[in-house]
Amino acid sequence: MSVLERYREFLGVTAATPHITLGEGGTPLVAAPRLGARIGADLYLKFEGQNPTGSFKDRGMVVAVAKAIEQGSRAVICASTGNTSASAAAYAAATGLRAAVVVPAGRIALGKLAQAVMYGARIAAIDGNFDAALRIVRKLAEGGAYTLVNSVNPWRIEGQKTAAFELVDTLGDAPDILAIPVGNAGNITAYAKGFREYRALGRASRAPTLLGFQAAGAAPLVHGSPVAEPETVASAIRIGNPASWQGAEAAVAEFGGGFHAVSDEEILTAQRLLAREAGVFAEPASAASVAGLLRLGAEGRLPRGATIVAVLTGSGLKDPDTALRGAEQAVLKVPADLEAVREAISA
Ligand code: AN7
Repeated sequence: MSVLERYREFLGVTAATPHITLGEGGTPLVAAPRLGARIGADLYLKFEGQNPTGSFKDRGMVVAVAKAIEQGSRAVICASTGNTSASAAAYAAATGLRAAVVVPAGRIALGKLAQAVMYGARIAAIDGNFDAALRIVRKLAEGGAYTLVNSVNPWRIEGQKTAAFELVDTLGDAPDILAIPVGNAGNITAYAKGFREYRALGRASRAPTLLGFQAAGAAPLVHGSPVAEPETVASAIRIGNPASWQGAEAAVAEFGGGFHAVSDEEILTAQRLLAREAGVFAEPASAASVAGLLRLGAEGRLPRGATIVAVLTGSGLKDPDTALRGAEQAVLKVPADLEAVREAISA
């Protein structure tokens, strides 16, 4: 069932809201016992890479685009580190809206750019970062010709909170801990809203401790001040001045937890471990959640036996360049000869 159908009573859906869907939501919650053993936890991975455009953005975008159509909009606009642009472009294409996306030139993963191209968005690549792009699209949207579909659009948060609902509906209650990568901070804000609403209804008895992980070179919430020149291999979270800063801080203050920085090396190590020990290929930004858990686990800062959900926000297929960088030795060039192949693949 789609996000708009399954959770319609929570999403401000009216008789005038079009029922659009590309099949978003209902993503797998994958048990990861091998990785969990590393941190002494009952670990699950919420794999949002299984959404139609390969990231969690689709949950919020379907609601934002449905509401834009309900309100008579003909075009959507967003700034993006890649995934929001792919999602906006797809839902606009499916519904006949125009999509304009503004991205940092040369700094979004190849798969995401290919998506925006194929879905037919108008793409402006700027000589500047995400924060500059967001400033520009906010101004452009003020004119009224475009609906802004970044997560400053409250319908995005409404849709994204359904991931928290799914966790509770699947596990029977909220987990002890939610580990989540943080960039513009919309998603952690959305999860908090979802847990809050389910708790208020008695569908969950509690809310999880929130652990938000940022890349060390783009960790404004960890430092407590914006970062002018954010830098990280995890291009999706290369954001220096998160729009939902206050929502994220309020969520952590309410439920407990905190923000931590993980290095690019820790992120890439976690990405590889996720693939090799859980069979899940997530993009680097997503692996920040697991990188953070591995670090805190190694430092003995995670309660033993806790139920932990790591949110894997996007598919590893989005960013083949990063996956293959430095992996030349993984592919063995051999003659088309039985013995040569036997030799090459022997352990
Ligand atoms: C895979 O696409 O900001 O903290 O413009 O693509 O809600 O921003 C992407 C963010 C985590 C961070 N993981 O979520 C964009 C964009 C992935 C992401 C985040 C993003 P927020």
